[in-house]
This record gives sequence, C-alpha cells and structure tokens, in this order.
Amino acid sequence: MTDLTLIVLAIAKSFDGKVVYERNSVGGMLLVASLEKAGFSVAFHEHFLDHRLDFDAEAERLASLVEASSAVIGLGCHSVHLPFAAKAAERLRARFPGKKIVFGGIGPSAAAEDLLTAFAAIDAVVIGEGEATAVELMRRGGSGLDGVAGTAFRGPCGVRVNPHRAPIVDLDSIPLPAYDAVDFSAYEIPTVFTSRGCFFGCPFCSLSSFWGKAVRYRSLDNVIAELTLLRERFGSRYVFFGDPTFVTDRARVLELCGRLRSEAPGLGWEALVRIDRMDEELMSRMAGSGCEAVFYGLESGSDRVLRRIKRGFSVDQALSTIERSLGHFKTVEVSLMWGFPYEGFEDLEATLRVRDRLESMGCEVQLRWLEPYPGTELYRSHKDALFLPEAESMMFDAAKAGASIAGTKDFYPEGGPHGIKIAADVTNVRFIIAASHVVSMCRDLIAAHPLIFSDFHRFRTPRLPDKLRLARRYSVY
Ligand code: B12
Repeated sequence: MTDLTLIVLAIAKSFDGKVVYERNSVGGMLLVASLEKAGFSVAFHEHFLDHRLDFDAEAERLASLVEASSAVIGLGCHSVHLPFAAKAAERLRARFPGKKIVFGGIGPSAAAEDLLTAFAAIDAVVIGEGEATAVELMRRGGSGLDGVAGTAFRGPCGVRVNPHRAPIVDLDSIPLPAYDAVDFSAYEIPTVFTSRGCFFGCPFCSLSSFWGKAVRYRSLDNVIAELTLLRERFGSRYVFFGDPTFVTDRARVLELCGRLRSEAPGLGWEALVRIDRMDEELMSRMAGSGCEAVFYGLESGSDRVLRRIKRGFSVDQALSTIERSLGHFKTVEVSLMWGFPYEGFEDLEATLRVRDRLESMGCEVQLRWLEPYPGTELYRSHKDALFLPEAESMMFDAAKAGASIAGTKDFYPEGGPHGIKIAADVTNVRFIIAASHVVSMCRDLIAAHPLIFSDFHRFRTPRLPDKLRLARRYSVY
C-alpha cells in the first residue's frame, strides 16, 4: 500500500554512451523523508526520459510506475520537462480517473496558475519549497486545498491560488534525504544543500523567487551529520554543495571549512560561488578543506551587459578573481550567456573574447543561449519579446541535435568519484538533449503556450543570425 506515487523527471544519464548526468534528485528524496516522517508511504521514482522514445512510449513508461493503491500521483520536474509532464498528465488522468494529479518542483512552480488553467488533468501545483506543503496536501488526500498555503488548485469554482507558504526557517527540522528511496550507488556525486534562498535575485535566474530572498542555513552539525552518513553508508568521498550561492555568509563558510578538515578529512567537494564574495583567504581555506572545483556565474564579458543584469562587478574584477582562483582550485568553471534582449553584437564579441581568455587561462567555460524562465525579472520585463526559435535552434531538430552532441567532447572523461567535476559545457548540452526530445513530443503544445513553456522560446536580440554564427563555434544551441 502506498499513499503517493512520486515521480521526478530527468534526462537519461547518458546520451549515446556519453555520460551527461551524475547527480541525484535530492529534492525528491527530501520530500520522501518528510512524508514518511509524517506517516505516509511513498513510492518514489526518478524517471529518466529516453531521447530515443516517442510520446506514447514515454507516457506508457511513466504510467507503468504508478502504484494502484496510491490516491495521489506527484510529478516533479524542471521547466524543460514541463510540456511532457503536462501532456502526460492527460494520459494519467484517462488511465487513473480516481487519482489526484499534483505537480511540484522548479518547473511547475513559476507557471502554476497558467498551468492549471490550460491543463484540466492537473489537480494542484505545489509552489516552491515542498516538504511542509506536501505533508499538508497529503493530509487532505490531495483535494479540498482551500487555504493550504503554497498551493494552487482546481476547485469547484475554477483555479485558485492560495497564499504563499512561509519558508521553513529551521532547516534542521527537515529530515535528511531518504537515500534508501533510490539505488544511491548509481550516482557518482551526492548533492548536499547547506542553505536555501538567495538574496542576489539576478534578473535571469528563478532561484530567488522559488526559495525566497532571505537565506536560511542548516546548522553545521546537521550538515556534518549528512556528510558522515554519506561516507559511512555509501562511501562518498566527494560532494557537490548545490546552494544557489555557497558564499553568502563568509564566517560560516570559514567555520565549515574548519569542521570539514577535522570531521570529514579527505572529503573532496565543489560549490557554486560568486565573484564579489571570494577573497584570497576564503579561497585558501576552501581549498585547504577539500574544495577542488568552484563554479562562477560571470554571465557576460561586456561591462554594459553586466550593469544591465546588476551583477555588481566588472569584467576586470571577475578576471582577476578567477585568475587567483586558478591558483587554489583544480577546476574553475565559469558560466557565460548570450541572447539578452539588450545585448548588442559587440557585447557578444566581448563575451567571446573573455571566453577565449578564460579558456586559455585554464578554466572550463560554459556558453549558454539565455533561457527565459517564468518567475524571473527578465521574463516579466521582456515577455513581449519572446519568439519560438524554430529555424534557429537545434531544440527543433532532434536529429541534428543528436548528431552535433555525438560530436562534442566526452564529459566526465576520467570517471569515478575522484575524477568527476562539474563539467561546465555539459549543462548546455543537457539542456539541448532534454529540450529537443521534449519538442519532438510536444511541439504544438509549446508553441501554443509561450508564457508557460517560455524556456523553449528566446528573447529577440539584435543581429541574431550573426550572433548564432559566432556562438555555434563554441557549443550547440
Ligand atoms: C542538481 C541540479 C541538477 C541535476 C539534478 C536534477 C534533479 N533530478 O533534481 C542535473 C545535473 C541532472 C540537472 C540537470 C538540469 N538542470 Co539543473 N540544477 C540543479 C541544481 C544545482 C540543484 C537542484 C536541486 O537539487 N535543488 C534542491 C532541491 C531540494 O530542490 P528541488 O529539487 O527543486 O525540490 C524541492 C521542491 O522543488 C519541491 N518539489 C520538487 N519536486 C516535487 C514534486 C512534487 C509532486 C511536489 C509536491 C514538490 C516537489 O520539493 C523539494 C523540496 O523542497 C539547480 C541550481 C541550484 N543551485 O539550485 C539547477 C537548476 C534547477 N537546473 C536547471 C536546469 C535548466 C537544468 C537543465 C535543464 C540544464 C542544465 N542546466 O543542466 C538540466 C536538465 C533537467 C533535468 N532534470 O534533467 C535550472 C532550472 C531552471 C528551471 N526553471 O527549470 C537550475 C535552477 C539552474 C539554473 N539557474 O539554470 N540539474
């Protein structure tokens, strides 16, 4: 008997033999832990979409995971899998008319109301942080959600959006992820979060609106307990700290470094950091406590664009911090983006010059075509400038995308937990793999709902054909 079948969608771990995915869905495992603590039984699946399958086959595989005894089916996904999830919900509704279908995760959250309005098969969406809301929702059997903060739902009088749920302040009150719910040995790098929230609120990123701008921290005791569990149960010797910005509280990071040295000696780790928050002492202490790789979001090589996106630092500052980082960490990854609505051609040229420079310095560089996400400031201010890049992007030509990806470098080439780092460009390739597969299954739906499935669209930007010609020298788009 299970109360809930919870399915988190993800791309397959490899693409024609090329490994593109090494990380687990910690969100799903956290939900399972909280629900089980509250007395619910959950059948949890991380469902890997397979780019070789068509919609019928994919929907069939999904439906086969649903436990007959579950009253509720929960589907979680990133934005890139949302069109598939919405279309598959119609199949699930037809197959399981008596079950409630509830969506959650970063993809559905930002578009909750529009999603419920457009897709009658979806009964409710959990918006944002899921643990407490999912428990309350299950206590109500997935229906009668009036007043359940953090949800949007289909009621007798139409779609209703309840007030937001206050963030969980005491993160230590959340039980550790239910590592038993999956075959955890299948993942090379555990993702561990030491905090939630991000006070920077960059205009292109959806994380601040999802987790809130106030940063909440787990106690270091609680973090160390999870690392100890990972080491003792699964032999994990390397973790990814997935906090949106690991370095929001310098003193806390220094304290964590000290504790890692004494309580988790030999542990390697990597984290997402910020140019304007790093300094020599911090780098040295991080490296001395096992940090092998850091990931910086520089985003543009043009100071004009950096000002528009409110980065708070200049290109020169960034290059100097990155250069110093290379003296401390084995791997320094840097993310750049192009395709801003206000980006001139010369801005992209500047970005590409910086890209080449970073690579010659020894960085791993990622160059993405800006994906417009609902819930972001850029989306709100420029949603009238969205277009469907049918002729421009490989998302709309799965065969071409497949051939191009087959020709890209091997990610994670060394294999094994100690050789693996965040492979910068793999994130871009992952997006194309996932998006081109979803487009092949849901093209009409995506075109019909640009404001829900906006990440399949792009912002109009000056001299796009010229920009694409340049950008394609570096990656697949
Ligand atoms: C780890 C990670 C991955 C991993 C694992 C993903 C997975 N299976 O969970 C991998 C490497 C596979 C990955 C891939 C991609 N990712 Co990613 N990823 C992240 C990262 C670093 C952390 C995500 C995470 O674990 N969050 C913490 C957990 C606790 O949150 P959660 O999973 O959202 O779960 C909570 C709630 O959402 C909710 N919930 C979740 N599911 C459900 C389901 C139900 C039914 C309910 C009720 C609630 C609920 O409850 C959970 C507990 O509170 C974030 C950036 C960041 N720093 O946060 C980017 C991020 C989420 N990824 C992003 C993107 C774009 C991608 C890719 C499309 C491309 C890429 N950049 O690689 C691909 C393909 C997506 C896929 N799923 O296959 C974007 C998402 C933007 C968006 N709006 O969708 C982010 C925000 C990064 C960014 N700024 O660009 N990613």
